[in-house]
Amino acid sequence: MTQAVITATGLFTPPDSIDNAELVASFNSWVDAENSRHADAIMKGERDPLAYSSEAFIAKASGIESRYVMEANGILDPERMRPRIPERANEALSVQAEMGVAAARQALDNAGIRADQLDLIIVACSNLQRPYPAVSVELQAALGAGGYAFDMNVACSSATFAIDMATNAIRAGSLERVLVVSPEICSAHLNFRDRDSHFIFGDACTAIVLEADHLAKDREHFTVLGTRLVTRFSNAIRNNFGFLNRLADDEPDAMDKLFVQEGRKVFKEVCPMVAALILDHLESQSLTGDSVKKLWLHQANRHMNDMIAQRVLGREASIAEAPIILDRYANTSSAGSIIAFHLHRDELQEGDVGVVCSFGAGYSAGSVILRKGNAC
Ligand code: CO8
Repeated sequence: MTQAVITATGLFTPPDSIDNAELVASFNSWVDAENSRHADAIMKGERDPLAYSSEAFIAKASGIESRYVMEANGILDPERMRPRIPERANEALSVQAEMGVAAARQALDNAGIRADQLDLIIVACSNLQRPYPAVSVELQAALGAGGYAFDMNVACSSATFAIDMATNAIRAGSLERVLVVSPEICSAHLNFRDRDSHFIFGDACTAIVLEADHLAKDREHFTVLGTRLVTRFSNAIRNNFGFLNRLADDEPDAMDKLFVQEGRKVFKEVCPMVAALILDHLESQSLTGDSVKKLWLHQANRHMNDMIAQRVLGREASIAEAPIILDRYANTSSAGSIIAFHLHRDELQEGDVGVVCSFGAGYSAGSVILRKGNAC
């Protein structure tokens, strides 16, 4: 049977970055301004003063130290607190396609193939900058790629769900080369005035090349042993932005159209769901936690990853076994587990097994079991 193999990845990291100290300083000066604006109401007890954010809390609760963003000045300006990303003319390359071109070119170069050899491009991410024309089709044109392209969204699990689709198409023989691209601009949908979540996201774009194994015999590759996906409806992570917003008669609440979550609930509900997914998936491949050399997990929260890795391996995982990139990238949604794979796959020996696993809104989770080299 034809197997699907990953032959290369690419990563675009935005040029701007914001560390916790800078982010907290901006947030706290906005808090000062708001509290003095409402000083009377606060004095009369009609309103609670807003509380400061803290670097120590962020690092302890999440493990995040810094994040890359498409534009930092607008976010750090206490009078604005959102990135400055101007609209572009229809003739210009869109922001997400531009990020995609950078990551895709790197992945294609690393794979040693040309764009015109691709059969399919999937742009898979949490937030698409427009409904149509599809960003993937724009990317296809910008790269000079062949075949066809489409966009898809399963929030943080978008990339693993796209890997599943690519794997199935390659195994079925209908496609031979697929590119999965995840341009995540999380800073555009983050409420930087929300103390509970202003620190959790960053921006990045990843690209993955999947090919039929017979095309990759002489090149380094990771065989996809299997994919497994799960979804379970939850309102605990939500974004109400959409094309129906403008139809409401009452004044829409702009803040309700940004990312919101019940972080604790997500933590409690998602960790067991993901650990069970990976363990069941391993068992279906006659593997156990002991067989796993690397867990390239979704990068939302350091403690979530520690807990999931511990359940899968049956013991505490070392940082080499479950690499962390969220300390410097924060949560880059669907790009996170792929960044971990991109930056931490070289240590694997031929025959070693690793798992890429994403999890997030929906809820959704995707597990991809990989073996370095051939299937067996
Ligand atoms: N500074 C100081 N103190 C704070 C801050 C802050 N910034 N924020 C909260 N606190 C305080 C609270 O007020 C509370 O105080 P008290 O105990 O006195 O009431 C205390 O800290 C504890 O608050 P929490 O219970 O909220 O804190 P947690 O320990 O739960 O940590 C986290 C919060 C870090 C958010 C944690 O819950 C977490 O990481 N949960 C999992 C989140 C997660 O994985 N979400 C996935 C969402 S991503 C996704 O699916 C994709 C969406 C698509 C991308 C969209 C782009 C924007």
